[in-house]
Amino acid sequence: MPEVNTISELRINGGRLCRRIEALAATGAIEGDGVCRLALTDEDRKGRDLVCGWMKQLGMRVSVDRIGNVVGVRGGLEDVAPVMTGSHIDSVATGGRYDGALGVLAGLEVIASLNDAGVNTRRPLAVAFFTNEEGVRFAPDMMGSGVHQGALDLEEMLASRSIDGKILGEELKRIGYAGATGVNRFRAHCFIELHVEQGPVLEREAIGVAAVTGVQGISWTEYRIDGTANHAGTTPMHLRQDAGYVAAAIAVEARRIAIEMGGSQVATVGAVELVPNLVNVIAGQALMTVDLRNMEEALLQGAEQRLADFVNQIGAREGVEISQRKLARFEPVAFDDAMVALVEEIATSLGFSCRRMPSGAGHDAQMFAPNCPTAMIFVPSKDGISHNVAEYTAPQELEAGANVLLQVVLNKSDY
Ligand code: HGY
Ligand code: MN
Ligand code: MN
Repeated sequence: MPEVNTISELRINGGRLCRRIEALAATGAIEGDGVCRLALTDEDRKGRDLVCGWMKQLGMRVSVDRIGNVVGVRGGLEDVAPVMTGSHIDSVATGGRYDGALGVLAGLEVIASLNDAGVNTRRPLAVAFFTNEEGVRFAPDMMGSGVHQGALDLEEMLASRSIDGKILGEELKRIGYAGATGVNRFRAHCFIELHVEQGPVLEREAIGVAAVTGVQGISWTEYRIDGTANHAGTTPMHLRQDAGYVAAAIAVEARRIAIEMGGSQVATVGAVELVPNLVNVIAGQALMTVDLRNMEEALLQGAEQRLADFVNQIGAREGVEISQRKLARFEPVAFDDAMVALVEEIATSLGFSCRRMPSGAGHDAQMFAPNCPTAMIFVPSKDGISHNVAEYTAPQELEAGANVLLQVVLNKSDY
């Protein structure tokens, strides 16, 4: 066991971390250096198998729970609540190689570095990857961590149907990750997640690390608009029940509301399907999603209400039937101030510039915040790009984030 004062000089092995990031990125690799590892697909399974193998090589005890979350534990000197870190390895279809993967692999790098240094901690250390953080194949997002920490119901999630018509519980069995470990039991001493910022702030301000203060509220709604398919040439404008037009109008209104509200309000129409989607047929049906977010719950509710009022009005005006389904709804989350301050203090003591900021994206950490002291560490995203194969964070920035993670874990684990 090294002298205590050398532990603060302990550093991760940046080259090993980057090599693992590259190796994981080879699973589900797509053109442009990106990844497509949609939750519970074969690509996700390949990534899962690779990371589980690394956990076992590091001597961790690996368990899989009933929603497919994987937790690796490095034993401590005492059998007490662990210090936990982790993130996700599933991706969106046009994903980057750092979103989620960095948090999981930096967690493993912390374990490897402590193993190399022969450091034993009083508290056990846990590194996890959670099922379906992205929520794009199966909704909602942060599904696995939500079930893990009791925010979402296991049976309801196991029964959820994907956009390609599969049942989540069956997909878990198909890829061999329908685990036996119960859910909503595991309580960490604290939770800390490293993630790329996925936005422009750190790069724009030339700041190396963010101590993340919380996560904004998320509201996902799917609208199904049923009009009347008809001939594009023979149907007078006043006789149309045009689902395509109504979908477009809802998209325009969602954006108008967000711009008019300003502040942190954002609105996104990411998915639109028209039926029959043909040049000379007035769309008889449209299926679309609206993603609304705001740092403040009351404002998010206000945006939801304004859009709902508009949907009712335009449905009546255009003579179409509009049904809707809530795909995700999470209130804003504030992280633990002492943990946030610890991230800030450690980042600064390591010589990195640091600022506090909230997260515009959802993260697994937000599911831990109600149950234990929780915070996040951000490192910059080049050009603020994410959910895009061009997502990039430089090796020295990855290494900086992982070293902050190492010291936060050490600090909280009573080495
Ligand atoms: O949607 C999100 O914010 C996250 O990427 N799941
Ligand atoms: Mn993520
Ligand atoms: Mn993401």
